[in-house]
Amino acid sequence: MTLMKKPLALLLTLTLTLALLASASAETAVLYQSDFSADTDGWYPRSLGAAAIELTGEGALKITGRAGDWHSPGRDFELTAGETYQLKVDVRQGDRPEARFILSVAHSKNGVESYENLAFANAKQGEWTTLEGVYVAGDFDRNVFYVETYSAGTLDYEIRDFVLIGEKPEYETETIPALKDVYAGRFDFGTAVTFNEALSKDRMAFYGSQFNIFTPGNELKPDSVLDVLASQQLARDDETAVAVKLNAAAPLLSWAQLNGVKVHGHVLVWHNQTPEAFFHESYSFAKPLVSREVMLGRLENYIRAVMELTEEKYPGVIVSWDVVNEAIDDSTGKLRDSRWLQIIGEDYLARAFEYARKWAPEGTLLFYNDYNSALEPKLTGIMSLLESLMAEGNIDGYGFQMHHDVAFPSDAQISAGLKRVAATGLLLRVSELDVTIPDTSEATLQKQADKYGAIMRMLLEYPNQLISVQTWGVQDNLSWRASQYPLLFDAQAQPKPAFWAVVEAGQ
Ligand code: 9MR
Repeated sequence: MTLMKKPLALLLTLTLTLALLASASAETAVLYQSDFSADTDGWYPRSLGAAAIELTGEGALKITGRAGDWHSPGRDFELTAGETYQLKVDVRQGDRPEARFILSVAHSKNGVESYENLAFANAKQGEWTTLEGVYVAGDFDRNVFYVETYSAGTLDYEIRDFVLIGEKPEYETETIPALKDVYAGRFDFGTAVTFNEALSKDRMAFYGSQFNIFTPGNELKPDSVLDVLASQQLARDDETAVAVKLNAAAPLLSWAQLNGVKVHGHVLVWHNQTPEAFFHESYSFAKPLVSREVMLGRLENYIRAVMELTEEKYPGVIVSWDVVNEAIDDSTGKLRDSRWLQIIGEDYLARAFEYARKWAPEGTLLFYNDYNSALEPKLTGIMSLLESLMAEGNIDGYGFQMHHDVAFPSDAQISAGLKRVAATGLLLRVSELDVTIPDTSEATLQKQADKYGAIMRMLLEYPNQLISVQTWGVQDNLSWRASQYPLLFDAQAQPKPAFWAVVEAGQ
């Protein structure tokens, strides 16, 4: 820890106290609580068959006659896109030693229905069991919450006490320092943002007050961007043709365009979140894998189409790309097995960077992105990959994901990894920073703050190479690791000690 000057320490303590007081003011309200005393209260059986619901006379609703897991009690709710909702419901079954239940939402837009699972729990025979979850409402014209089973499609069960809480945090848009300002002139400070988060104006105003670069959390990945149906049509004439769409990324890209904020593109080539059909003849996964030549054609056409469409619709917004993500295997340090490797061979990375350089707008920075670069043999694998890509001259930098835990890896490991990669001379970015903790006691939150502070101080040692630091999300409750409170803001969007440590490290 660097020594803080006294007035600064006092100021930080005072601001922290004010922020903690402010956290009590987040507006939350119970929007709905079920009452199964007189009628079924808008709930109905979702089923194609004979499922039926009835009141038990004891404040619960029972479903019987089911013929599938999703045959379930459900109810429509009016929700506001982009807002956060907390849900809770009790469930009980009497037929099996244990059964698994899921609290889900069926949402639809223009008649097309899709689903999200919000909470899971195992209910022991005869015991009321609570399911609790969070839902950030998407851009849908209908939302139905329902309580379904997993592998127990004919089970009868009861539900009671369904509670929906709406939460509108009072965002600290002006009262706390902005991370982008703290580090201005040194590097960008940003975060990942998902589709639903980008739908809320208030939330985006808050994110925009703190950050000056955003990464779409999922929306520029091949499973969002590759238009499989349209590609199937094109493949009738040309197996290498590729169609792409930007629907999922649109809310964030237009917000960034309107507000003059940068976007980092994640990701062009990955073994994950990529439709299997991409790798098969006619884009049909029932058919054989395509040849190396066809796959190279698809790879180039995919990259070209993404670059052209993003530049046509959102010129200048995307400043950098993860061209390839997570290609190195953790346990061997060699190239990870993937469709890309199987079909194209070891040079798929070099070709991806070549095509990205060829089709990206001039000045777009091209990155290789990976995790566990503090550990061996991964680090050595990453180093040799970077060296071979640098030999061809199409890579600009390395992105450290930095999904860490408060206890692991050690500061020394993180710093050693950083030093080795920095020695390549490549540009550096931290692309997905978060630090998990086991609980939210004052002591643990302070340890998390110390870890964030230590990481920021290490990064500041590379002023000429580091161009951006991005956390992987803003609020703990919306993180991919929500149960381990890894981010800088709590569920009410209030700054945590970790936020103040990141501020302090930059002052
Ligand atoms: O945050 C993303 C989460 O919503 C997805 O379910 C998950 C599925 O692959 O991907 C998460 O983002 C990952 C990122 O794309 C690459 N590095 C690891 C991130 C966390 O899993």
